[in-house]
Amino acid sequence: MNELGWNDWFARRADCKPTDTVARVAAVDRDQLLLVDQIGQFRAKLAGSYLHRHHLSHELPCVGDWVCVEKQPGEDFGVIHALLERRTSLRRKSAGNVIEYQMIAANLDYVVIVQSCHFDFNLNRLERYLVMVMEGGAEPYILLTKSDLVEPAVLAAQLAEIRSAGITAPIVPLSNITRDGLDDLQRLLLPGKTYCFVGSSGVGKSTLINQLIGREKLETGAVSGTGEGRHTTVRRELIRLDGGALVIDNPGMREFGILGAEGGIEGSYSGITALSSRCRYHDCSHTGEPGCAVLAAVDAGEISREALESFLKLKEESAFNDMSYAEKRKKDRDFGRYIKSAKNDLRKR
Ligand SMILES: Nc1nc2c(ncn2[C@@H]2O[C@H](COP(=O)(O)OP(=O)(O)OP(=O)(O)O)[C@@H](O)[C@H]2O)c(=O)[nH]1
Ligand SMILES: [Mg+2]
Ligand SMILES: [Zn+2]
Repeated sequence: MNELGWNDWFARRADCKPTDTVARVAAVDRDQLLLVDQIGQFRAKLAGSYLHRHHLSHELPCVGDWVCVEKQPGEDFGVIHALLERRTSLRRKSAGNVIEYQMIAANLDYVVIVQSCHFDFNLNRLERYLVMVMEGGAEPYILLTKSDLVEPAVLAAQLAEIRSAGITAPIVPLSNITRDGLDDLQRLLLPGKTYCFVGSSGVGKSTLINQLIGREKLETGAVSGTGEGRHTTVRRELIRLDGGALVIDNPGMREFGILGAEGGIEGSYSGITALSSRCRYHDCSHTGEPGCAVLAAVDAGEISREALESFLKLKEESAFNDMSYAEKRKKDRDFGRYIKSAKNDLRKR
């Protein structure tokens, strides 16, 4: 099972019935799941009793999950009785819902954030992805695809922009056309580890995974004149490469809310976080308090002002995202009232 990503962490927590065995979720199609174990792939359904006890979408198995499944000898269809605890995950908050998460994938070792250096590159979006990855407990890699479509200077500027924002994750620029950089990526893909590829539609995720497989397994899309994609991939799937790495392709993603992102931000801006421990006040906001070590580092040119600004902006945004829907509504209302009374005050003058 280790070749499917199984390890001691799961073994210690697995608590299947004696009649069940463990298998990993390779794909989810409506109410059927495609599972894989050491013998091969087979289809399965969730047991009725499981569906009775679990109603939230993140309580249902997603790609990458380990499950306890009952399969009669000689049959090729299973019944899932339990979901094993997730070691890591990638998830986003469901719109307007405070307790439900939309799972993207589970038990990932690495999330490969893919942006195209042609039209798609965006530092703010990259930072949001990084926060989501850190929050879920996986390690981030950054891929800049379509390097064949931009001048080397453009790529160099994007790399510099990422580094000066204080982002330390490994970055691999590559082209699926010239195959430049493909070897660098191959070196990062380890047997038995799970890699989830995320990014906007049309950046070349499926094309890349096909290259890694060595054949056209996944459907890829034609690109419009602007280089924008069209959501060619509609299904997530866990695929084992010849080298032994497990990869998950994803449909292109639109913007998402950040979840409980405080820890994630601190992680992706480890430099700024480390400095804040030297600020005079432990709850320093790094916006002008005396004895602020972060502002001192900005003045000394050790960290860029832009990095601090995006750190502060992201923190503010994540605090907003961490609020419950009701709190957000209240905040909006309070703000509306504030504006109204301020206007009245002006009129009275
Ligand atoms: N010039 C160039 N084109 C590329 C590269 N990688 C992919 N493409 C093209 O970009 C288009 C979209 O590629 P896909 O692999 O379908 O993109 P995707 O990220 O899987 O898109 P979704 O499935 O919609 O999320 C295809 O026409 C590819 O041939 C690259 O490195 N350079
Ligand atoms: Mg695709
Ligand atoms: Zn400070």
